[in-house]
Amino acid sequence: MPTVHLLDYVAGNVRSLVNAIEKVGYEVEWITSPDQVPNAERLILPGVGHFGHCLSQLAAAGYLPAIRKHIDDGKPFMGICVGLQALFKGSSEDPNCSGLSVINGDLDRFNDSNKAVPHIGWNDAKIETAATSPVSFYDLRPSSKYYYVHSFKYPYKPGELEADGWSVATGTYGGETFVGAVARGNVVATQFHPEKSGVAGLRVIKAFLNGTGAATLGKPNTTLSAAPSAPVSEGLTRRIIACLDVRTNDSGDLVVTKGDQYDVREKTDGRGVRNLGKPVELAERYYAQGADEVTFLNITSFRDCPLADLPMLEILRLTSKTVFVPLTIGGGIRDTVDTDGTKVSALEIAKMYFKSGADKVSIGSDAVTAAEEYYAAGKKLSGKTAIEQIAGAYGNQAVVVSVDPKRVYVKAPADTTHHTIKTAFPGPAGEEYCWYACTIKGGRETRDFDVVQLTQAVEAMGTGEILLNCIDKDGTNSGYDLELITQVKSAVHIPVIASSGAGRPEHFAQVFRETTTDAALGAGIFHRGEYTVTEVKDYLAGQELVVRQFDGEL
Ligand code: 1PR
Repeated sequence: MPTVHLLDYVAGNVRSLVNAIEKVGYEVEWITSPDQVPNAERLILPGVGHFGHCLSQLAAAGYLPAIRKHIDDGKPFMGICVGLQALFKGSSEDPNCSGLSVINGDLDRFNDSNKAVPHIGWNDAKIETAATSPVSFYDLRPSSKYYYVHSFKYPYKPGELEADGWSVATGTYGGETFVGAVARGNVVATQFHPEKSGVAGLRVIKAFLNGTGAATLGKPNTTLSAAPSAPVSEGLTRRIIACLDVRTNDSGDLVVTKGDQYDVREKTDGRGVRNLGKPVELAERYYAQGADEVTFLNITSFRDCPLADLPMLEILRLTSKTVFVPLTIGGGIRDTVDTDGTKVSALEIAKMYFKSGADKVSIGSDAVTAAEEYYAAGKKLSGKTAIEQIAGAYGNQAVVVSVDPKRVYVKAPADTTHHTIKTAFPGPAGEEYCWYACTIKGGRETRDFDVVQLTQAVEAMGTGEILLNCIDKDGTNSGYDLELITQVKSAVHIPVIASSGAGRPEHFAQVFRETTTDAALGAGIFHRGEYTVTEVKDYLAGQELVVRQFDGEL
């Protein structure tokens, strides 16, 4: 098998990149010190997390001159995400740190006054060209969408990079047009993650590895002009996430289950855990149907010792070999003690999950405890929480906080110190107000702590995204709790994933139209086979909501 060299400069979550490279028929060799760089014919620099963190590690280990020489010698080079950012001179994310200066310019942060930041999801890589007919750019296609996750970007100024010989592809988010990919000669770099962009992304990796990308760059693209031009909607798509609640059933097998308001036992005999299928099979099915992300929640992790919970790691390993969209894993991410008495930090647990193929970890109960402590300490960050540790090492985008709220009704806002809303769905005694109480341990324990408090605290700690469940709505098929989503969206600037209650495609359309949610998640609707992800997306497309459509075969 032909090889490609990957730079291993951080304990990064590069498993999915390795899987994508293998999928297109290449083998990875690791570079673990700068003196090995000259051995590389093709070199990939994957970037994880923070610009300053990434560049200072590369600089400290002595990699920068070796990478520059590889590029100057005209050998194939690909940068991904922060690996693209590293080509620039600098970034306002860390003004004290210099990039490779292959491109003369500085990155800055997205403006979050009118949108959620990080920019997470599927967006364009639109080839900017003066030519009237399509040109080639590493098999980027105008009908495809690519998975981005970043807070910093290089703003696109028409003609600027082109004047230095770069070909440029762009995306637009909340009115800001940014560089999505650049290429010149032997160099290509993508702000998006090709290894997480389904078939569309695998094509880009393949075009880099087999050399066709560089050979055809900027040339007329006859394949594209020959293809029928389907109307393409620009911009970030509405993200649809398939969620798999996983637990051990009574025979000891890990199964996908689904509850009604978190009760996962069969209603008929009250004993058996509902078994809706095998986790890896279902994940593959939803990927094939066009799910934009897959989330696994290990829902009884508060009982199990996660380190002994090896099947969950195996599920990730297997899934990440065939599913090329972001994978999130939740359950049991907290400081813990292993069966032999050794202490294991949340960061170490997260690291095992990342190494097995997860792109994000989701924290539930531990986030609530950490947030309560944050307020008790007078809104001071301790630096020791799981969120801060994991976000520090892997970047904010790698940390999701999963919230399990329950409604608490009150007659008037003055009856509680919590953040209330006036609800259109009054309580059992006609109460017109409610607040949302956070729960832990899968809803088994309710805290005197509300969702606004929680989400604002975890945002301050560096969480990248909120997964907003709702116990009252879970499994009801009656639609999302729009009031809850609206309250949380107005409390934070990070993206929010609406969850719980989806029963029909109309519910997805409704949550996107009536709230500013960034993504919508479904579980039972898909597991019970009532609708496929494709049917939901087709419905949304019919409602003129932009979704990522099927990308064909590699
Ligand atoms: O607290 O960090 O160990 O994480 C445990 C995780 O497990 C949390 O993310 C928590 O939400 C989840 N969890 C715990 N118990 C249950 C349960 O159902 N008994 N599942 C549970 C939460 C919520 C979604 C669900 C949506 C959509 N499930 O995953 O899929 O509600 O369902 P629907 O579309 O069918 O309505 P920790």
